[in-house]
Amino acid sequence: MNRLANHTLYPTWRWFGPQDAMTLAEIEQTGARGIVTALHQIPCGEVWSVEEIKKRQQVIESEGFDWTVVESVNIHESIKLGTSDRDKYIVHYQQTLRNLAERGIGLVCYNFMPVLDWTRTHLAYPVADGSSALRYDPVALAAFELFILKRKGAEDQYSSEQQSEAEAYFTSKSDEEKRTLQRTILAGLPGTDEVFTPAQFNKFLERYQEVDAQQLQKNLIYFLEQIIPIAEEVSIKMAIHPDDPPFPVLGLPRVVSTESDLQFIVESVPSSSNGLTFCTGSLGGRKDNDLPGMIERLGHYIYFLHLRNVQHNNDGSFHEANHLEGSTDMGAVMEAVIREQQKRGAKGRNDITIPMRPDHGHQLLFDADRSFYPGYSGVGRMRGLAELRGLELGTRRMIEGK
Ligand code: CS2
Ligand code: MN
Repeated sequence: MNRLANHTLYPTWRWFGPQDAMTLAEIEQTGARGIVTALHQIPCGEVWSVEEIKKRQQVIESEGFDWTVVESVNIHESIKLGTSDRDKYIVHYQQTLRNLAERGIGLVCYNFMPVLDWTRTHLAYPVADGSSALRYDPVALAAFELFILKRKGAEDQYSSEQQSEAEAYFTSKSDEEKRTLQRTILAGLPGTDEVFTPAQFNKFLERYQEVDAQQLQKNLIYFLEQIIPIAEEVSIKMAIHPDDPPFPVLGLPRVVSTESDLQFIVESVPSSSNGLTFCTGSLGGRKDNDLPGMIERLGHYIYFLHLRNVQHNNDGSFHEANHLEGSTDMGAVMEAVIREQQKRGAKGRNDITIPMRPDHGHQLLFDADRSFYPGYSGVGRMRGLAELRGLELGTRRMIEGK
């Protein structure tokens, strides 16, 4: 079932499958209409069979939703590293796309971050209203890599002043706090409970020693050159998700962080199947990313929106702010999105409606009663979705003069 036609920004909700702390029937009450999910049980790199896709799709559709976006078909490390077995994994990826298309699924989100998905140093940072948020503190990150992980070469990346600041931070923390920091940074992908050990993690990092940003970018383009023609053939749109945070961490290269990165990606393999997930929370982690301007210039390629906010603090850290607060002007973002939709209308494009989801949310009210994945609270995200839909309605009326 597709209820897309009744919306201009199509409200969606990330659901992690049957093990999610919320049921689909509950999600119906949030105002979301489309489901964003993945087959998290299938190991990265393996083909998603038509049967497995169909089974999940039937569960979603039996509750009146549609499976709007696949987030994510994750990319095997061999592809990011560019090792000799990458072609095998690319063939698997192509097959997964064909199988998704066979079930009528047309939008796939993915990222190209080495080893980890998003990285935070705190998962329950208390904010003023009594709720808690995710936070990234570069001093805590430095303390982790210098004194817990003891990453080879980490010292070279910090001035002696930064190193002593990190050391002071480290020594001020209890053993329990140090363990929490380690667990927070080494948590695996969203939708899994896997946590790496420092030894495993160092091994992963070492494999990237020969892969600098230029090489990683080449590996991404190599991947796209094999994937995009297939996606086009089967009418799937690929939407790359930006790095989070959008700068190098733990010595790992980053290639999906800035406007010029995004532009390079879409222009290197030109196709209507090669597009973007515009995540304001991830891109907003850099103060020099002009988000409304990026939407104005790259809007053409945006197939999926993740809306959330980030508050930059004076100490160089940032935390995830309420959706309409924080350092990103969400009103200006919304205005830019609606203007992009108007451009699409004028061009006669058939994708004026853009799926949107409130990316993360604070943990608030009764959220602690259930075990949600970090960032993926129930009430917190629902607050975000409600605020964003209200902002959308008001902004649309203002722009369209109704
Ligand atoms: C998500 C990402 O939580 C988030 O910020 O948007 O984890 C996202 O799912 C992946 O990076 C996309 O592959
Ligand atoms: Mn996102």
